[in-house]
Amino acid sequence: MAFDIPAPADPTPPRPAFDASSGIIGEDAVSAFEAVGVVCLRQVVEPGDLPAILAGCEEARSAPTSMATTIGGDDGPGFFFDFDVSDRIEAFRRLRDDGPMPDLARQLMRSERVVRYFDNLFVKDGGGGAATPWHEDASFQRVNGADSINFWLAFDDIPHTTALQFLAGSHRRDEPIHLMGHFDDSGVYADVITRGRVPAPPPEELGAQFESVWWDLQAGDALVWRHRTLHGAPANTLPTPRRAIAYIWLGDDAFYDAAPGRTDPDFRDDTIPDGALLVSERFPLVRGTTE
Ligand SMILES: O=C(O)CCC(=O)C(=O)O
Repeated sequence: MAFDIPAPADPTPPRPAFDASSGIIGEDAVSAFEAVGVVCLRQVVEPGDLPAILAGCEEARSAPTSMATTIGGDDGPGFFFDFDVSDRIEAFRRLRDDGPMPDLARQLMRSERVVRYFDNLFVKDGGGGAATPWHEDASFQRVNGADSINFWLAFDDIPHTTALQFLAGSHRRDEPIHLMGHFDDSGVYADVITRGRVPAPPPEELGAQFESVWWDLQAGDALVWRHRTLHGAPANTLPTPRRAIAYIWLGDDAFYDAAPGRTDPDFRDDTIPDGALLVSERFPLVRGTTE
């Protein structure tokens, strides 16, 4: 493994979390999201929905698509991820279409419009394996503008030792978006979108500029962050799996970047003109209008 992210030494989360079990959050949660670039929302997933979702994780892993990757996994713990699982597995479709996420996303972005971009399932086997490298989601998205958020839902309890970590306030950097490195460090992103992208500085340099924040999670909790918020995670050192899904939602300030080059997978739709609102049949509007 070419990199590691140490677990935080102090188990006390440095920021409060907010209850979202009613499907409504307050101004305190929205303000925290705006200031820090990430917020923890408790109980976004109904506990009764978890068994079907966990079965969905098994189903996704047993039938990976051509977009799937597994890092490691041959004779050790694997880090599996695949995309758009909600298009083919009912438990994820219900979570996406029938749950509170679009309305919470609308509140967090203070947006009229909410557009569905894609989803990304993550399963880290227990027992170590791959860390998640520091990155910003903007580096592999075709979105110009501030309104792209990652709604990451935990399906297992996740203590601070294996939790995602975020660099607080990094979403407000003026510098251009970093070039993407692949999660498996194999360099398969040789031809990633390069318009406006710059090489990332070493992680230590970024870590010295921003406070690192994290939360310990219970199954059903969410972390929500902006696409420029830098984040990464240690390997899963628990004996049990760490399963989660990220749903990406766009708001009013999200415009299509049709630049040459690709990411993996490349969520493009060139029926949308470069610089136009990122809305189409492929990336549907789920709240608001395009007027
Ligand atoms: O679950 C993980 O470790 C990776 C999540 C992540 O970095 C992302 O969704 O951008």
